[in-house]
Parts: sequence; structure tokens; C-alpha cells
Amino acid sequence: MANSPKTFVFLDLETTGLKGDLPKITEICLVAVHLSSLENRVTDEAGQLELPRILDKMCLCVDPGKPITSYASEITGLSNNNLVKNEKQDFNPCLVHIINEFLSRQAQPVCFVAHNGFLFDFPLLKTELQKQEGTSLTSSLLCMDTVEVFKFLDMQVGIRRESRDYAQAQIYRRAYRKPPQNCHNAEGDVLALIMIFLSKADQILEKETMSNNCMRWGEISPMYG
Ligand code: DCM
Ligand code: MG
Ligand code: MG
Repeated sequence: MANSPKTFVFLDLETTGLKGDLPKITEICLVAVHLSSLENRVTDEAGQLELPRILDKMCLCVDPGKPITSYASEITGLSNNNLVKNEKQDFNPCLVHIINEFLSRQAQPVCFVAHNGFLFDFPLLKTELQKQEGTSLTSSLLCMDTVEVFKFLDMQVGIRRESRDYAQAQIYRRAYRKPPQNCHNAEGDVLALIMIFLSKADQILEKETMSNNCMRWGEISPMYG
């Protein structure tokens, strides 16, 4: 890769439902981690990996303006009722501005990281951004999907992808022998995502892994619309 990323922005979206529901975003969390913190990992007294001390976080709730499925509401704790009661705004130009300014504060180039990002989070974010006039993320932004990355790393050591569950919580359990906290809360999922990334950071950051598993934002197709 010509320009390797200096910042990894871990991303998770909570939504009104699954792909087939033509979902809208109900919560977005971005946490930026500099390459240096991914390379120089910290551990606690027991030798367990810890989150880096230096994290930039952006976490916002969004009124989707469309019904949230009862299952999505149940797992996320976000309902149309509580989002409206709390007077959350819709996905609007202000949110796009915040995302852009958040990204512009990071050392460039930036790489987005999301679990199942190629099939869900990136296309959906693209759909929501597309509805806003004259606003877009820079197409040179890189994107990485940790489902694909973990399958790639397993393949390199001869583990068949069919033999494993690549759900984020399962990868987390394999790495840390305990369940992740705060699942289906965008920040909780992003922090667990950073932890699974840290568990294989050296392999993920290798040139071969990066060049085989990154796409450009410009190559992501919208989910719908
Ligand atoms: N989702 C869903 N049903 C599931 C899993 C997820 O409707 N079984 C939707 C609602 C979540 C969104 O996908 O807000 C993102 O999932 P996750 O929390 O895994 O990031
Ligand atoms: Mg997710
Ligand atoms: Mg989530």
C-alpha cells in the first residue's frame, strides 16, 4: 500500500434493524487510535492487554425517523420513544460536519475499521451520507473489515474459515476467555473491537494483511437508496 494509515478509526453503528429492513442509523461511535498505540501495547499488572490511554471518541445517538424493530430495540436499548423523548436529532448536516472534523483532527492517512464493515456498517454509512447534500468523506479514506481480516489470518495458519464463528463476541471470547461487555451499545462494541484488533495487532498491521484487506471509501457501494 502506497500510504499506510497513521490512524485507525474504529467504528460501529446501531440501527433500526438488519440489511433487509433497509435500516437507518440510531447510534454511531468512532474511536480513533494512533498507529503508535497499536504498535506499543500496554498491559496491566497481570499481563492482560489494556485499551490504549490515548483514544479520541465520538459517540452520538440519532433519531432514525423510522420504526426500530422490536428486536433491535431490545438488544440496543434504543427505542423510537426514548430517542424522541431525549430530543435526539436526525442524521443531518451537523452530524456529517462532526464526523468530518473528527476525522480531520487525526494524523493522516486514516483507516476505518468495522466488524462486518464491508457488508453492513460502511455501506449503511454511505447510504446515510448520500442523502445529505454536498457532503462526503474523502474517497482516499481506507476501510478494513475485521471479519475478513480474522478469516485471512486464520487462513495463513491453515485454519478453515468454515470451522469458526467470526462474530465479534466469539473472536473476543477466543482471545480473552471471557465475554465482551456492553454488546450492541455502539461504544461498547467499538471498545471490544479495539481489543480484538490489539490481540492480533502485529499480524494485522503487516503489509501483506493490510494490502489484502483494505478498500478505499470510494469503492464502497451504498447499502440502498
Ligand atoms: N441487529 C439486528 N438483529 C440482530 C443483530 C443486529 O437487528 N440479530 C441490528 C441492530 C443493531 C445493528 O444491527 O443495532 C448493529 O449490530 P451490532 O450491535 O452487532 O453492531
Ligand atoms: Mg456492529
Ligand atoms: Mg453494535
